[in-house]
Amino acid sequence: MSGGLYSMHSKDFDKTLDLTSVRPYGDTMNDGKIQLSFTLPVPAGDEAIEAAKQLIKKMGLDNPQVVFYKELMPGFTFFNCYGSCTHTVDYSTIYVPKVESGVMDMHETDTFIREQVGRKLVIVGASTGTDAHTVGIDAIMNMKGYAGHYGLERYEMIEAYNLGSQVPNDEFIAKAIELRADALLVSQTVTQKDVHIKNLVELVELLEAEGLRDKMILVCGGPRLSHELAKELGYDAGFGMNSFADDVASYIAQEYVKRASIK
Ligand code: B12
Repeated sequence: MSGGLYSMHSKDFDKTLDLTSVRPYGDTMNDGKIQLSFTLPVPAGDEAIEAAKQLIKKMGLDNPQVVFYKELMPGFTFFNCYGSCTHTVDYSTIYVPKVESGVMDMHETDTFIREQVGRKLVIVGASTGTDAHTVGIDAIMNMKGYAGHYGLERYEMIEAYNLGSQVPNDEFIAKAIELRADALLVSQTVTQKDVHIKNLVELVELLEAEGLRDKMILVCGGPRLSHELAKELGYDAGFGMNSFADDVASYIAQEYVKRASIK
């Protein structure tokens, strides 16, 4: 076959990767292609499609295309769309704060705690506030663990208490005091209307009011949390998606020893 699209060779495509000016990759380098989906509170039809396209352009995307739309219920239309992003980011200057401790496996952490602390560390965790999601905190704490990483309950040198979900902050603190917790683990999954921020901040304020904030290592985690956000909210560390018990256990063990050596 000759001519048209079929005669194009890969040499015809842009292959230049410039890390100071990165844009999305769809089919070829620098094409900027993005897929997005959203709902507009208008009835389905040509005007709705035009509205979607105008909105996409205002988001900084060229060549807006609506590839699928469906009226979800009268007056609400859902769209799947494509467009080419006109913006770029300078990847070479990006700095993301991260938990600095080295990651040890379960046996290394147990040995570290046995040798450096000499007793079990008590870790109390929960999914707090109104949040009903338990899978995240279970992945970190349950004996069987998650994705091949044993959970904290499996660690010989960790006494782990998983309080489950929808635990109010004041009950969480009461339990932490009763169990003489060395570290608290808070899981937050729902972030609608920033409910996680309010809930996470409330816990810090309650701990401060009780004079407990500096007595415990305070860690939060969840799919939309980061170490940077956690620090901003007054936590010692934060863990996002794809984190495991190894990460948080190593951090707590090393942080505990670091603090004990400063005292
Ligand atoms: C299962 C599920 C549910 C189950 C939960 C069952 C249970 N026992 O947990 C049920 C059906 C109950 C549920 C309910 C709701 N859900 Co839901 N749910 C999900 C779903 C499908 C999977 C979540 C999950 O289990 N992930 C697997 C775990 C292992 O991943 P993870 O939580 O990210 O955890 C990892 C890391 O984040 C981290 N981590 C997590 N916590 C912690 C804590 C610490 C200390 C550390 C170190 C690390 C850590 O480590 C884990 C392992 O790597 C997600 C969509 C999705 N695919 O993610 C929606 C989702 C989370 N749910 C959502 C919503 C909106 C709800 C509801 C509000 C729906 C409703 N309107 O009723 C309710 C919640 C009501 C409430 N009061 O909380 C939204 C949240 C949107 C948002 N950002 O706010 C999602 C994203 C779906 C969506 N796309 O809209 N849900």
